[in-house]
Amino acid sequence: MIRVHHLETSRSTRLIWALEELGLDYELVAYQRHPETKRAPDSAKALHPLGRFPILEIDGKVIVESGAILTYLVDREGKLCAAVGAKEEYTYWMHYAEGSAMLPLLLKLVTSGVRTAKVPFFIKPITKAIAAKIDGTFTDGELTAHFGWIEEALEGRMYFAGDTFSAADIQMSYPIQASFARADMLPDRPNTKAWLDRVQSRPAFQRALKKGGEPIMTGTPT
Ligand SMILES: N[C@@H](CCC(=O)N[C@@H](CS)C(=O)NCC(=O)O)C(=O)O
Repeated sequence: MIRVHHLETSRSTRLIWALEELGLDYELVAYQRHPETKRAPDSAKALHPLGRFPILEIDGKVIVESGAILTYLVDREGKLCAAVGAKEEYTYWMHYAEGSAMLPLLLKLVTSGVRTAKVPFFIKPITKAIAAKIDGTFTDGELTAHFGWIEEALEGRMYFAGDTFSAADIQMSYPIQASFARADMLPDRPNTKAWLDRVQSRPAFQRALKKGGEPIMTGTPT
C-alpha cells in the first residue's frame, strides 16, 4: 500500500506528480491549511514529529523530505533516473531545489507577510521598511542570482539532467513555479518558462493537478 499525505497548495503536488509518472496506485490523504495562518494541521505530527509535507507511507515505512522520497521511488522503480552521463547533474539539481533555491523564496513569502500584516496604522511604515530592507539587502539579490543561474543552466537544454525527463525536473518544479508566482522583480526568463511549459504539459502533471490542486499558495499568512 502506498499512501500520500498531501497538503493543499504545497510541495506535495510534486509527489503526486511522481507517482502519476511512475504509474503506481496510491491512496491520497488530503490536508487543508489553516485559513488565516496558512500553516498545516498538527494532525500530521502523528506520522512525523515535524508534520511537514509531503509524507509518504510505503513498504511499511514513513518517508519525509521531498528529495529523499523521490530518490526512494526512483531507486525502487528504476524509472525517472538520470540519463546516461548525467548522474552528477541529476544529483546536483535534486539537492539544489530544496537546499538552495527555496531559501530566498521562503524569505520573500515572509517579507510579503510582514508587508501585509494587520498592524496599527502608525506601525505600518515601520513593518514595510523592515520588509523592504530585508528584500533590498538580501532576498531580491539572491533571487536574481539563483533564478538567473537556473535560466543560464537551461540554455539549449530540454531537461535539467540530460536529454530525458527525470525526477530532477519534478524536484526543480516547485521553486520554479514559486518563483513565477512570488518573484515578480525577476526579468523575463524564456528558457525557464519554456522548460516549465514543457514539463507542465505532461499528462502526469495534469493528472496530479486534478488530484492535488495548484501547488503554489498565493495568499500570504495574515
Ligand atoms: N524540505 C522539505 C520542506 C517541507 C515543507 O516545509 N513542507 C511545507 C509544504 S510546502 C509544509 O509542510 N508546510 C506546513 C507548515 O509550514 O505548517 C521537503 O521538501 O519536503
